[in-house]
Amino acid sequence: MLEFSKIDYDQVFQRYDVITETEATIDDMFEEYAPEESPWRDIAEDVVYMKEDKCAEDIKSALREYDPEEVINKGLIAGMDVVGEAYPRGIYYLPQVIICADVMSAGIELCEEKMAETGEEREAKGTVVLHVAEGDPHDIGKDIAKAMLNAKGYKCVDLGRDVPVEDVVEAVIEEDADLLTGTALMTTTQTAFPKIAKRLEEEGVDIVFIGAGGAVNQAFVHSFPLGIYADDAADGPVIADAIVEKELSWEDFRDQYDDIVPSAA
Ligand code: B12
Repeated sequence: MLEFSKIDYDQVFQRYDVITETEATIDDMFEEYAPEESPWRDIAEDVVYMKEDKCAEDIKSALREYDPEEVINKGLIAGMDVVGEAYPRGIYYLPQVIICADVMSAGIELCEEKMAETGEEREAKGTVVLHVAEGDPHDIGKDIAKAMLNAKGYKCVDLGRDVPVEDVVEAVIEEDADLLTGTALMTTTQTAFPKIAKRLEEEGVDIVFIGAGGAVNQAFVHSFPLGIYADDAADGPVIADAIVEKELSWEDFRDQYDDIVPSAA
């Protein structure tokens, strides 16, 4: 028999943000989660404290010394990680998160420009169609993955966010894509992925479909045909290379997943 008298309702309310879990401030979050080394700390600080102009300056100066991929991962994402910790604790609310995300996106654009400078002359290794699942506005991870795929020589057809299932299927066929990627950060939107896979199969399209984003995991993505899970944006070019260069099918890819995908190690 269930015993309800021993339930600690404070914990239930905390879990669902009815009351906040902490008295901590954004400064405390920054101290706890931000990187310590320069220039990553400065860039992370610009994102967390919404300093867009200073962020652009700090990024331009970091790009003189470091790889754009490193600037994204160690500076911009590190800053957004702090924001990601502050949001569920009720320290930052949606308006702040939106502004931080905008600062981060502006920073990613600068890194993308730098990546394009080195990638421009190469012939595209293949075509990748990217999208964020229908109903989902979270496009930061997709933008990072796009920047990395671009940098490694792939033509990226970016369908944006909140993309209907049929538009994804149409674009894959029209572009004769080598690879499809989808990002979902909400449990309510990840359900679009198996629908896309089913529609592609009905159309006779045999393509690897990278499923990624905070809401999904390997078990989910590997539960439908075509799906290959990616945990990290840096997995994108590695997966793309394996598909284009080794001509791996999605079934073969799954068998060799742990050997190919860096974040699986
Ligand atoms: C930023 C943010 C927003 C921003 C989004 C801005 C933008 N342009 O993206 C804004 C403020 C708009 C937003 C809105 C909402 N959000 Co929000 N948001 C977040 C937050 C804080 C961070 C997400 C993020 O950008 N993470 C960083 C990126 C880099 O992570 P990522 O996309 O997963 O990408 C990584 C990997 O997944 C992978 N990856 C991703 N894509 C790809 C693609 C390829 C090819 C590859 C290889 C890899 C890859 O690589 C990246 C790392 O390298 C999270 C909380 C959190 N801690 O995650 C909540 C969160 C995702 N949001 C949430 C919710 C509920 C919402 C709202 C519904 C809130 C509301 N009540 O209104 C609304 C959406 C309303 C709507 N339907 O339009 C929930 C989702 C819960 C769930 N599981 O369903 C979260 C988890 C917060 C929470 N704890 O409740 N949000």
